[in-house]
Amino acid sequence: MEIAPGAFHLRQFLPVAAQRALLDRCQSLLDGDVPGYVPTVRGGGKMHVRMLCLGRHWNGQTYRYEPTRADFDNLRAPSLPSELRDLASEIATACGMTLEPDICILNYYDHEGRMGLHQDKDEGARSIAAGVPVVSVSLGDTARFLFGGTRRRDPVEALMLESGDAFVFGGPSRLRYHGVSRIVPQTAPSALGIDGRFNLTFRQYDLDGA
Ligand SMILES: O=C(O)CCC(=O)C(=O)O
Repeated sequence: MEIAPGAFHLRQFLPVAAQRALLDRCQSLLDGDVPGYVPTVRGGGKMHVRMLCLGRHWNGQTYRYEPTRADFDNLRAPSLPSELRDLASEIATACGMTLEPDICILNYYDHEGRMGLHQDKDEGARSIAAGVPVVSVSLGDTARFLFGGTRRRDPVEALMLESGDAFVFGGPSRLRYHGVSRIVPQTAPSALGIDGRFNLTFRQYDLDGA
C-alpha cells in the first residue's frame, strides 16, 4: 500500500517460515563475534535499542558511517550477507524502486524499546539526492511506527508494523522523519518464539562511488 509518494507499507511480505529463518540470522549476528550494543549518542543519552551495523558502522557520536566502531570497541563492522542484500533489493523492486544496499542497521527492541523521530540523512549525498530508498523489515512484536514529513514539526501518522511487514521510503519520501513510539508486547507470531522485535533497515551509502 502506498501511504505517501515513494512510501510503501507491504504487509506480510515475508511468510512465517522466512521470518523464522531471518530471525535466526538476526539472533546469531547480534550475539556474534562483533556483537550488538546499546549506543550512547551525542549529549550522553543511551539509545533504547541494541544495535549492530553491517557493511558500515554508524557512529552515534559523530553521526557518520565508518569501517570500524570508533565510538565503542574499534571492531570492524561485519559485512552485509548477500542473502540480506538480495532480500532488500527484492522489496525495493516490489515498490518500483532500485536499491543496492551496502549498509544494514539491525536493531533489537525489548518491550521498553523505542526510537525518537529522526531523518536518515547520514548516507552519501548522491544516494539521498537520488531518493534511493530505505527498506525496513520487521520481525517479532508489533511496533507503533511514526511517519512524519520532511520537517520535524510536520504532522505524524502512526502505523502498526507487524512481523513480516516491510516498509519502504524513497523518492520524495526519502528524508521523512520517522521513529518508533512503542513495542506491543506478546504480539509476535507464536511460531517465532521471540519476545521483542528485530528491525532491519537497509540503505545504500554509495551511489556511483559517492
Ligand atoms: O525500527 C524501525 O522500524 C525504524 C528503525 C529506524 O528508524 C532506523 O534504524 O533508523
